[in-house]
Amino acid sequence: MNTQLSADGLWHDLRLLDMQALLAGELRTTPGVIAVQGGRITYAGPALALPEGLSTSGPRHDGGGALVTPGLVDCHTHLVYGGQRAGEFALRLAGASYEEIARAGGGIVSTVRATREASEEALLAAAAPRLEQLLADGVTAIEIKSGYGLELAAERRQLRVARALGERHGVTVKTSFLGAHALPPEFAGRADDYIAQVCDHMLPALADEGLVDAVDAFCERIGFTLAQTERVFQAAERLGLPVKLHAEQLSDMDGAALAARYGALSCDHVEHLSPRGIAAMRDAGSVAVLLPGAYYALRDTHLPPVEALREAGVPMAVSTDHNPGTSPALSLLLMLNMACTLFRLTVAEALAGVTVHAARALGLQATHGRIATGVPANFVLWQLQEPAELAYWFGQRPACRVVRQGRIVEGGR
Ligand code: DI6
Ligand code: FE
Repeated sequence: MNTQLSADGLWHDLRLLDMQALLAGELRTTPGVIAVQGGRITYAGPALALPEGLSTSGPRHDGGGALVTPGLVDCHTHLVYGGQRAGEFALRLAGASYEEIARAGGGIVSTVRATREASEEALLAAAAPRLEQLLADGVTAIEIKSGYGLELAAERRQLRVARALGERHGVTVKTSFLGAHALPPEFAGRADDYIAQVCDHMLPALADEGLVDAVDAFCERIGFTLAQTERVFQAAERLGLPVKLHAEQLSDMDGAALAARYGALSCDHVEHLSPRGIAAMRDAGSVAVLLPGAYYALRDTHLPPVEALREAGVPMAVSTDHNPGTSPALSLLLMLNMACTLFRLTVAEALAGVTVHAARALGLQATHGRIATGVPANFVLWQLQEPAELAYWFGQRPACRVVRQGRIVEGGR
């Protein structure tokens, strides 16, 4: 991180993204100011309505007319792992499918081998520069999953590194335990035994250590069955932990409907989501997390049912799904662009998808993804004329100043 300057004081000459209008599908900004005290926002709105006490106290920060949005939220990542899988990228280009590679002992399991071999220090050293890339795009809260250890000690290392990243970089980190990501080789042919291990040993131990904020699973032909997924959810429920699911990415397993029954925070990927799954998610208030990076990198052609989700009023979030296999993406703004170009989200929908809805997918809706009185100061000043530019440019890093957890960070990192 470049600086540790407090953001307390009055931020003036800003153009605030109107989040109310955004949720109604409109891109609008209003001139305004933000007051910060003790790392929290005490006022955001027109300068004329600023309560008197706030206008005189503390330092002044000149926004220079910058566009201001809430800090972005990357609500689905697998940021901590060993190695990389460029070789598989080449295999896929030569015609092998993701599922074929996985069944041949590559895929997730190859990253498991590299992660198990890595020390906590090595995992941290590998993940930190990746996190810095995401932060440079204005990310102020991020979810990080385990799932490349698939044994207690290695899963613990991943989650401890996720927590350490949050502390070192001053960024809100939510962890998800993804022990049910793939079957580790030592359990070949004994998936039910592995799930018992996940539910009865790994999850309770890691939750007891305070390392688990939510529980995730990979319900898929190359992952775990619906029945096995439900056992994981039951274990989460026993511990009072919220659930989420990698659902219907490669096929329709009816996972979303199951997750919704357990009040899932989100169902993620959802390319093959059925009308039944959509209805269940709507009723449960689960967020659909769209992951265009994985869709793109796998050269998928089966689009998620965006129009049906929109019609049903299911909130849609957008995230990087950063992982070494299917989405080596390190820019949430690029995902914003792809959500529009590939999935046909409107810019307003995509922007809501990396702010309010992404925060909700992490259970952070009260504190993140918006700029309001009382919430921790997380907002981004962008060197841009209009909000649509956030989705329009790609490969640019237009965040000029980020306020993250009440601290000013130049250039985002
Ligand atoms: N879905 C994903 O997008 C990642 N995991 C999952 O269940 C991919 C993980 C990998 O290929 O390493
Ligand atoms: Fe994922």
